[in-house]
Amino acid sequence: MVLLKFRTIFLGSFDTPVHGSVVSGNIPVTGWALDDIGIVSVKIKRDPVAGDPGGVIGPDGLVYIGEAVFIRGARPDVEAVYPGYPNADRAGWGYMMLTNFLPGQGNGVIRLHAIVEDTSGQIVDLGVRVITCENAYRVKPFGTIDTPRHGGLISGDAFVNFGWALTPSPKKIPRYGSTINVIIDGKNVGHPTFDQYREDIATLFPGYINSDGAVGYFIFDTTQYENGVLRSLGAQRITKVMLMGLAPVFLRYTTGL
Ligand SMILES: [Ca+2]
Repeated sequence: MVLLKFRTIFLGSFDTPVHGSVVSGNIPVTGWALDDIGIVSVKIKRDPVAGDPGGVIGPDGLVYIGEAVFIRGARPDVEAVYPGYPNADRAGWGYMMLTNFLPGQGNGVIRLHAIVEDTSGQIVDLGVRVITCENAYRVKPFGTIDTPRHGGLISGDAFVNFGWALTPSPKKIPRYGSTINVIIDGKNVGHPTFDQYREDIATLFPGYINSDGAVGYFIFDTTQYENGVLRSLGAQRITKVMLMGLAPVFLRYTTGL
């Protein structure tokens, strides 16, 4: 664990992905952070690469990827060591990164940063993790859950769970969604309605058999669940003997509020 301490009294660590690792599909970007007065955000960014349009590079010289979510109770080890810090029980942060969205459709070397900002606007970079993305030869399906948002709050009796999935040719995903299972809290609750068109996916990932129908949705009654944390995992079964995940997409949300 790399421990960093700064004049503005940030503490934190950038834990995964492991420096130098080779990755594909969805990967968890995780770590922890605490500050003397409190943290506003942890933003996952990357160094620019050749071919990046100028517009995507921010004033700090980095390209924004996404916002990490703080998860209460995820890092009791940190809380035990630093109990006096604001939000010590929610020091752990995470972002599920779909590497296929990275340059070259997720092929090449990427230098990741985790940028922490405190409530006074002080900013610190928790460090760089260099990873090699290799999606070109990947045979597993890939995709993500778009709603609910990671760490979001949901309620109501007809929540629409959206996601999308593609798989490398020559394989295809059956159009009726029969091989995609929606799993909530470890229980298989059914198949989504699949084969829906979405322009951004069709444009970004052309040439797959399901490119023009990669989106699926599943409507469920959140009031059937106790208030609290739900973990959801969309999985696709490719053959009878292989359960190939869309890589776990863990959601933490509260129902019925
Ligand atoms: Ca501070």
